[in-house]
Amino acid sequence: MQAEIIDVIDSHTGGEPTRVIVGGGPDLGGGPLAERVARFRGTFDHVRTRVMNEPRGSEAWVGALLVDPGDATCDFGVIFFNNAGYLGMCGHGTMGLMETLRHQGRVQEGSYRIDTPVGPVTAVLHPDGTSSVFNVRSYRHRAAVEVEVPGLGRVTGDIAYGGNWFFLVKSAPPCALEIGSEPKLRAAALGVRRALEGSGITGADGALIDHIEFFGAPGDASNDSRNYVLCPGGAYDRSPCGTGTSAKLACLAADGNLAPGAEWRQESLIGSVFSSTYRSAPDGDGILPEIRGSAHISAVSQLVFDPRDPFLNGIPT
Ligand code: PYC
Repeated sequence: MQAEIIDVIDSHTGGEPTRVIVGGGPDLGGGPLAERVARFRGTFDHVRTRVMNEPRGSEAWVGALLVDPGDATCDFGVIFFNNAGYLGMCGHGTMGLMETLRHQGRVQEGSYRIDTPVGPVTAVLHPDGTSSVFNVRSYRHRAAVEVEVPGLGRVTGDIAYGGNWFFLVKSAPPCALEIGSEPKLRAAALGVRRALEGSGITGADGALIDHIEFFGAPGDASNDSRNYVLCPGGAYDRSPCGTGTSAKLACLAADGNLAPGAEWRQESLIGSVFSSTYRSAPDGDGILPEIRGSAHISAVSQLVFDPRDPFLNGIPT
């Protein structure tokens, strides 16, 4: 039997990798992207695990399937996923997607509408090589929620939406936000996530809170904050996390701690930075964030799937 091939273009945004499937991906048909995600999950989930899991991927990766948009006002559509499942939106991944499309000669400087399962976003490629993502409406759902976490005690945080669901821990982090402390931060964040789930604490409409954020002082004084972001599959976001920064802006706005139009510079665990700002949503319900950063192409490859390969569909996680 012949090996199957999937064409991918890899990039990283502030150190966080994105792998865009540009050929050989599943045909999900037409219709709203939320329906196409259900088709992806139901019929083609093995494609996700093939591309994301070891030995071809790793838990750090976010994958993106480029599709035709469901919304006629959009130029492109995208479905993001990782080693654990599917994402509503992905900020660093949208920057990676735009750099991929630029590499392919399909876009140039300017503004593009991108359809996602949680609604259209706008991506702008700037002359200096950076890109902005004008994200979906983001909002704080609940403030100062307390949860008892084994080993950590009582932890307080806000629940906010930025295209994915986040618990933004307000209590002091368990240790300094430094790369050397990543295993300790990961264990603590996993504990918070388990405790939230165990206590039945969710986002709106019972949505699972699958991203946890700790905050601390920035390493570079020209930034406002450093974060540690636990992603659904257990990896930390090497970038400051576009949807996580959107959730952070929503909380800052709700507390009156950042005015519309003011800049917030969010630094990641490894020191990469997103510059961000927001406008109030038209109905005053939440905010419309802009997140700006830069992505770089790292590989243009063909993934090969030999039917005799025992790990054809990736190592199960
Ligand atoms: O940048 O929005 C983001 C993101 C979500 C998960 C990993 N990165």
